Amino acid sequence: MLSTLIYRSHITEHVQLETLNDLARKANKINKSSDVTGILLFNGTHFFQLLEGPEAAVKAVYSRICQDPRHHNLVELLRDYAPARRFGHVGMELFDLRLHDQETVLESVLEKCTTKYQMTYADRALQFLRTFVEAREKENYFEIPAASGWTFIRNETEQREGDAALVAADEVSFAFQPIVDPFACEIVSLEALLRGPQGESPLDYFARLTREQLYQVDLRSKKIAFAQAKKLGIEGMTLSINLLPMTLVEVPDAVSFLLDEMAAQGLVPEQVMVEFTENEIISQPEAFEAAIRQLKAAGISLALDDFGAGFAGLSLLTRIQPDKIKIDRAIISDVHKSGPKQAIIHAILKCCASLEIGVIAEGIEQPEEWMWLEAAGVTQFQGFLFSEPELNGVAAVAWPELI
Ligand code: FMN
Repeated sequence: MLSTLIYRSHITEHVQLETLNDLARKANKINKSSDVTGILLFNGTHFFQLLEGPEAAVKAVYSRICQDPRHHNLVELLRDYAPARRFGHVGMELFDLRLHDQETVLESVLEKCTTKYQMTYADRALQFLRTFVEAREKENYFEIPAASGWTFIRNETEQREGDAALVAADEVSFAFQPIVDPFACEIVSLEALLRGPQGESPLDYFARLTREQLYQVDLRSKKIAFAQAKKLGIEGMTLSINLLPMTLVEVPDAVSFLLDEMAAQGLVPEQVMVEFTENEIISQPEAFEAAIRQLKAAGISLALDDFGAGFAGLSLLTRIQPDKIKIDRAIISDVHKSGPKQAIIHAILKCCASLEIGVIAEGIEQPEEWMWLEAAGVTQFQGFLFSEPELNGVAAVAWPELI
């Protein structure tokens, strides 16, 4: 199948610009032999390339290009299929934007275009090309330093131990994972993550319960979370707990139970944040909205978990404005390489800034993900890169330091 791939990248510092023609000549030969078309634009700092050809051949060329040390920060903008090549002549063409004005470059690129329809009707690939030539998206090109420039140093003194003896053998327990502000070197919050009596995930454990048991266990388990949090000492931090949205609806006096258990451990409601998952909320939005009014009235704040993974997405924010949202790991993973993920995160950040909603990025595993998100304006992070969940305790946080 004929496929199109578009990416942009940043030229590496030491590359001699005179060698680019040589690069294009060699690539031209390879592309011709593998039936690939490559349109390469260069503006002095960034490359933009459109590759067209049989899917397997485009993938093979692109995977070599990704390994090429002459550029870095590759961001894939589009991967699509087309009925015909936009640029019919197989091989490679290099357009240097420094040598001509925008209009001339655009004209000469479009002159190479060999399908009449794309010239007449809107075509995403050509729109991307035009946007690059006109430098309209430049503010979103983040220069991410190499991951090797950072070291992550665990501060063992921050480790905290709870009390395993608080939990009976047949009871649930909690693993705690920090939410951190790496630039301030600060743990801003701890999330209490439920584990079943045998250490199971909440999903596995909840699957064994009846509907009535489920909501009761979900609510009553928070007694242990609060007691453990007190042992851990969480002054100055918030504690995030997860609740099934329907627990608040189905269990009478659920909010009073939470408030009593907090008070018993010397916690204040303003210190506690309840996280809900968006796809569970939309099944009964009215009942849920009534329940969260009670939470808010008591001073407890609200976070939307796994934001972007469910079905409600941004439209949910027209009905419920939480204090925070946690962007789902599926959007976070490899964000530094993906144009679509970057565009979605920019949109989420813009929307949340207008609504004064705080944003947490969860599931951070790679330094590049963290660096890209910091550059985009995210300041709070959760993930294995910084600290893993630890049963009945808090593991040391690995803080980034420049080498
Ligand atoms: N190589 C190609 O075969 N086709 C291309 O279209 C192509 N475009 C490139 C664009 C840029 C910005 C850069 C930096 C390199 C490009 N290359 C291209 C070169 C490849 O990265 C690689 O050096 C080449 O395919 C030879 O592969 P090899 O070094 O594994 O033999």
